[in-house]
Order: sequence, then structure tokens, then C-alpha cells
Amino acid sequence: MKINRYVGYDLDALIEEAKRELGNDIKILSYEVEEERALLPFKKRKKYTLFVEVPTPEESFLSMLSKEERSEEIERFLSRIESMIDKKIASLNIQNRIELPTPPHGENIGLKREEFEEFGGDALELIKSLIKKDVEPKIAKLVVKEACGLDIDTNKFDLNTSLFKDALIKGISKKIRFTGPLKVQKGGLKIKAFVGPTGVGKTTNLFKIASELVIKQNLNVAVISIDTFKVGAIQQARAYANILNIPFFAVTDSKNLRKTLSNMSDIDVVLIDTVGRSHYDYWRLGEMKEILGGGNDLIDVSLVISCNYKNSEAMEIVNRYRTFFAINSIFFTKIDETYKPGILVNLPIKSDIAVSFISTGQRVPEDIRLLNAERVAEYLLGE
Ligand SMILES: Nc1nc2c(ncn2[C@@H]2O[C@H](COP(=O)(O)OP(=O)(O)OP(=O)(O)O)[C@@H](O)[C@H]2O)c(=O)[nH]1
Ligand SMILES: [Mg+2]
Repeated sequence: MKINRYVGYDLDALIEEAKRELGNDIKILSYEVEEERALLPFKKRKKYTLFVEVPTPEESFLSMLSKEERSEEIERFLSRIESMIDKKIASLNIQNRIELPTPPHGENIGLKREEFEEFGGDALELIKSLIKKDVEPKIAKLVVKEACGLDIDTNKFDLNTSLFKDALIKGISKKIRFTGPLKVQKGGLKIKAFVGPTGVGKTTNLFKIASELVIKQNLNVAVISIDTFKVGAIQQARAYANILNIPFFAVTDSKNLRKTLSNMSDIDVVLIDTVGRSHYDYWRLGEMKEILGGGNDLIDVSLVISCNYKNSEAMEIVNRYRTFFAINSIFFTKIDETYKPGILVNLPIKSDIAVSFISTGQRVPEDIRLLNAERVAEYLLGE
């Protein structure tokens, strides 16, 4: 038994102190009172010593048991705790399931069943899984319907392929145009410009394309940058050009661009890097249009869009950019930064612009793929 000792001149205060330390149910074992003599005989003081038992119920109970009984008791105690923890976890899971917000397009598409009632079986399942990947419901129906036939038993559209992937490839091929590989003829000058909002990956991906053309296709490539606005942009581009050992020019106006292009007699492809511009900045987009005008209509314009844009924002970018430039293709980037790549079908179908490449990461030159129906299907199915 453990005993605490409290010493002082006020017994009530000592009892309160013991209660504070050991809880309200203290067990006072005994106390001693001692009269202390002060200098003046009538000023005697009482000094108390209080002895209180320190409660250790578990320990005292266990100490009464044999060694074997003690370990059994501890086992029982631990298993009681384990089962309490299990119950708590189970109850938390139930609560989580109830409290989790419904995903924006998830299972709740069943709520608008009338919108999908013409579809049944696997077709409906495929539509649901596309919507979960942020494919807009209308676009999902459009794509899936291309791979459906009418089931005469149910009078609903169902897939006429056994695999989701085959169905998607079929639908996507019918609804989206793909540019295919860059078509460049040796000796014929091709000029390609990359435009788009800030930081989407124009410069790094331009050099991925340049690497492919120089290293794999053995073409003569030159790069022109009209990004003289951003600090360090020219240095960044020049460094890449130096690695590839290709000519690099920085131009600031349309006259300069025209002049530079006219001296490209031995070049097969000119890639033009532009400064990133917000699609809301009409004034600066106009300025860029004016500079690129130095290349006349010869320039093939690629709009670079990051896959992690919201669908509505991406469409806004396309609409605003296309009022300034004749966009020939969409170049997607940063697919590695999203797990809901619905934009890959929403944007080309809604804008009716062909798609070219997709950037899959930051590494130059490896992280780039040519887009085709099969790749888009794989991204949408999360393969
Ligand atoms: N994760 C990821 N990052 C990328 C991808 N493509 C480019 N980046 C990165 O995005 C950042 C911006 O790339 P830039 O090529 O400088 O972008 P930009 O469009 O030229 O930028 P501005 O010239 O400032 O408008 C860099 O850190 C790149 O490495 C991609 O596919 N995935
Ligand atoms: Mg850039």
C-alpha cells in the first residue's frame, strides 16, 4: 500500500490538498497533531500530519492474484480494449459513410434517371463511369451511343462490344479528330506556334516536339521565341535549344518575325514559343496576334491546355483564344496531375478542334505521347 503524507497547520487545507491529488474519495489512514511552541507562550500553534492511502485498485487487485492468474487477467483486459477499439472503428466507418459528401457526378446520376432512360445494361454502366471521370453527361451519352445497338428485349441502347475499352475507342474515333504525327516534309517549311495561358507547359513541350523532330526524324528545326516579356524565358528556351544544337531566335515584333522566317531556307520546321497570356487579357492577346501576323497564315497554331483545368474554364479559354487565332489543334498537358481527365473528350467534342499530343510529366523529352482514340479511352478508364 502506498501512503501519502501531508504536513501543515490547517487540517482542512491538508484534506483539500489530498483530494486535489488523489480524488474526492480519499481514505485518511491517520493524522498526528503536534503543538509547536512559539516565542510567546500563548501563541502556541498546532501542526498536523495527515496520512492518506494512495488508491491503486488495479494494482492491489492484481497483487492478490498468482502469476498465471495475473497474466490471464491482463489478457482479458487487453482483449476487452481491443474489442472496444474495433467497435469504435466500425462506428466511425458507418458515420463516415453517412457523412461523406456525394461525389459531384457519382452514383447520384441515378437521380436524373430520365436523362439516361434510353440506355440500359453495360451502356449505362459505361456512361456512369465516364461521368465519374468528369465527362459531361451529354458528351458521355454521345460517345457511348456510337458503340450501341438497340436491345429489342428492353428497347434500350446497350453496348455492341463486350469490352468498355472497345466501346470507347469506337465512340471516340467517331466523335474526335486526331491530328496524328506531325507531318513534315524535308525541304518544305512548316511553322508551328504554341499558344495558351501562363504556365501550362508551352515551352517545355515545344522542346519535347523539337527533340522528336531533330533526334528521331533527323529534321532541321529552328525555334523562335516571342516571349521577351517574362524574366528568364529567353534563357530557358535558349538553354534547351543549345542542348539540341538548333538555331534559336528571340523576336519582339511582327516585322522581325517576318524577317527571321524569311531566312530559314535550310530549315524544315520552325517552332514558335509564345508568352503565356490570360484568356481574359484581350489587349495582350491582340498584341500577340499582331506579332504572329508576321508569319501570315502559314502558322499552324496549337493551343496548349492543362488537363487540370475545370471543364467550363477550359471551354472559356478555347472560345476566347479562338477569337484571336485560327487554332488547328489542342495540345493537352499535365495529365499526370489529374485523375478525372474528362476534359480530353469534352473539349475536342464541344470545340470541334482536333487534338494532337498529351504531356505526361515534366521530363524533357520523354514525357509526351501522341493522342489517339485508344490512349484517350485508356485515360478515361484509368488504365
Ligand atoms: N506535372 C507536369 N508538369 C508539367 C507538364 N508539362 C509542363 N510541366 C511543368 O509546368 C511548368 C511550366 O512549364 P513551362 O513550359 O515553362 O510553361 P509555359 O506555358 O511555357 O509557361 P509561361 O511561358 O510562363 O506561360 C514547368 O515546371 C514544367 O516542367 C506535365 O505534363 N506535367
Ligand atoms: Mg514559356
